Amino acid sequence: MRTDVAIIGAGPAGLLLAHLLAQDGIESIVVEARTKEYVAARIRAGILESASVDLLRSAGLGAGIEAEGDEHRGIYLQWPHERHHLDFVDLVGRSVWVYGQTQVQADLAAASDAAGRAVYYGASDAALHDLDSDRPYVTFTDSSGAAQRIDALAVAGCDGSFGPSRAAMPADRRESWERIYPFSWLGILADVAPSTDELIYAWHPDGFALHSMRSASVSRLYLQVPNGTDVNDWPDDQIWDALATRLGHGQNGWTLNSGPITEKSVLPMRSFVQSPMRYGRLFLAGDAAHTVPPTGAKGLNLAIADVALLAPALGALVHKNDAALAEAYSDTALRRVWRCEHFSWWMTSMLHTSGDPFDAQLQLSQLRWVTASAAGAAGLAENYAGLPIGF
Ligand code: RFL
Ligand code: PHB
Repeated sequence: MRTDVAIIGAGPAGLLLAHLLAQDGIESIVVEARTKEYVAARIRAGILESASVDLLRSAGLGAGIEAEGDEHRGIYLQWPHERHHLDFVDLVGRSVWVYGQTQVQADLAAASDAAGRAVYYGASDAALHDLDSDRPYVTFTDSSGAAQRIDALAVAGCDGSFGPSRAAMPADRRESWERIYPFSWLGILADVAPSTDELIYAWHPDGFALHSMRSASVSRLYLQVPNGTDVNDWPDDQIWDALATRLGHGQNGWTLNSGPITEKSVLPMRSFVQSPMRYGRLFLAGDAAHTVPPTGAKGLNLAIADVALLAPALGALVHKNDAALAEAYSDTALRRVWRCEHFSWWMTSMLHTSGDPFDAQLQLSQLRWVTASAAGAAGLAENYAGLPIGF
């Protein structure tokens, strides 16, 4: 097969890139390891920054957000006996939206189907070749077992943390940084109305807890747990008890509603960046180049921001053979990536307990400052609600 851009991975980065390229008259073929059903069912991020919402709307993908998204002015930060609201709209003039990655993925898949774009689901053995030439190609085995080859002008590595693109850059041409955290999140999805109008991030001596949501009738909640935790060691009642304690059930008249848990899993927490995000005609976007711990709600937004920069860069390359934006892509994207890496690490460090009493006092001091000082609150708000794409 021959196309303009071969895209590896049909997550949000890959499908949004295919969509934006098509709007600019550029053809692409997407190769995805998982089945379409598996990709559609994955439960992941839940918060969109206003810049991500603006981008999705301007790309004609805003209908679902209008119909089902929930605009939030800010978040609550709390520690035992104190809950404080940070109003991002008042602080920095921007809001965030609760709209699950599952819904974003569904909107992107629907747009892809409607346009009849080529997506090879269930592909194995994807491999990248001749990336340092101007005729790179990708090989893979399709779901029927047939060997395939895509010749392209560029390859977009949108294949997440475990795909082949990252390692397709020669080892002596890339650098990476990593931080593994000594805790994980146990996440649940429950068929119960949220007990809060906006997200609650809670510091507690037993560990961090987060109350998020997906709709008026579905709640998403998380607990800090030790690494290596087996989800089967946490019966549903124990999860609700821990959430009630950490989120402050019974304090100042607030109650946590519980309900049937429909999904539960343990997520490890990791910060990772690979640089540069480009090698020859290979461009990395989203989790293929970087991961963040979810405390800052940045993973999905970073993937969208990367693609918003990459699509015009590939457009100039394909239409005009102009490589200026393509050459600037990695440096431009990495400025925002490192800002979000820092913010995600900072939120994680402020809210997760380590067992060290000195750390606990520093965390509480930081939380008091962020909630009591206009400057502290505005710093958090500016980062959480999101900096402009290309910051
Ligand atoms: P994705 O969504 O991981 O998509 C990459 C796609 O590439 C495919 N792939 C391959 N395809 C072909 N050949 C191969 N060899 C391939 N190897 C992999 C994969 O099947 C997949 O479809 O990356 P993308 O598009 O960059 O999007 C990034 C976001 O998905 C990610 O940043 C966030 O979801 C991170 N994340 C969360 N972020 C938050 O902000 N809040 C959350 O609550 C949150 N929860 C999560 C998460 C990530 C998780 N992962 C990756 C384990 C929960 C989980 C479980
Ligand atoms: C979620 O709703 O899944 C969610 C929200 C905010 C975060 C992380 C996850 O910081």
